[in-house]
Amino acid sequence: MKVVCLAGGVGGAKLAFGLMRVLPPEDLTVVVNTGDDFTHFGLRICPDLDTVTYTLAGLDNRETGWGLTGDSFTVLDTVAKLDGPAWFRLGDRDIATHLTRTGLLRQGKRLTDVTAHLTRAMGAGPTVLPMTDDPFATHVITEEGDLEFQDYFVRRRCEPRVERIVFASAETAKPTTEVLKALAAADAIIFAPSNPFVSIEPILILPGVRDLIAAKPAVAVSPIVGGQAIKGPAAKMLLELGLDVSPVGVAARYQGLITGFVMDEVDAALVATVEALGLQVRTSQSIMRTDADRESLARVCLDFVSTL
Ligand code: FO1
Repeated sequence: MKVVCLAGGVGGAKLAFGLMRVLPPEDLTVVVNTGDDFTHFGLRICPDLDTVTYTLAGLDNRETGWGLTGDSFTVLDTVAKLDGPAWFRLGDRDIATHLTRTGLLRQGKRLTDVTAHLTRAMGAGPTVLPMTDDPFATHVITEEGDLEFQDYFVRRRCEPRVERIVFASAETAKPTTEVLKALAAADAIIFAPSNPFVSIEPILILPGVRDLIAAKPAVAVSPIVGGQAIKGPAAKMLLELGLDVSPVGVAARYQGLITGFVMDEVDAALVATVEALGLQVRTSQSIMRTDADRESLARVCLDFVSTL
């Protein structure tokens, strides 16, 4: 079964890892959000692509969920001593990724080809695709004004109240041909338990993507469990945007695109409400603490989607 997994950062990477353990590498393509990408110290940084690649290659830092395991921070600590900007914690070995990527992009290579180069070099098996090669930047409009995504997420620790989310250059960004081909060839689409607003929505608004997904069996996994986000600001965003802070709010967001919804068994009382949205529902233990959890959730998704 050919599967496309739509993913953002840590939650997306963990489910992609589980899927990798179950599917042959040629059957799995992970399409990754690039709305969080930014340029820092002149380096092009693609946090979600790197989180997915490091995780698939087994190089990920299990404590933070981002960055490389065992990395050191000599460069950044020295930047701090020089009164430079040290709020975004780039590890020494992580910086090698950004140097290599930036160099290849400056030679005129597409982000898709640069990502293929990096995933091959790191030994990540499945295909990892950036959603677009075009400029695209998520901005969070907050009570403090317009913040670039990493400014909101890391520097301001998601504290300012969110009013709206906007995507700069979204009118001109196109999905790559690789993304469109993978979606067209897929037997199933899986939406990872990533933030629906800032990780999955950027992929969905690219022209042509929604129509390709709506024509396929597709399941989404809720990133909200027991009224809280597994990681990151998804619950806070739902609340501040006036939406339901529950799997129901997430499922409603994907209505018309997915046929199945996977939510944690602690939310079993909400199954009928999600079914009333016209979706089939499976409940499962969905918090991925161990490799076995990742694999087991992947199996639940694959088994479910094959019945749709
Ligand atoms: N997240 C943080 O909360 N603090 C950091 O200092 C930080 C550094 C960082 C460096 C490289 C990288 O690839 C990711 C990094 N992240 C950091 C994670 C990242 O900001 C977010 O996880 C994603 O953008 C949200 O999906």
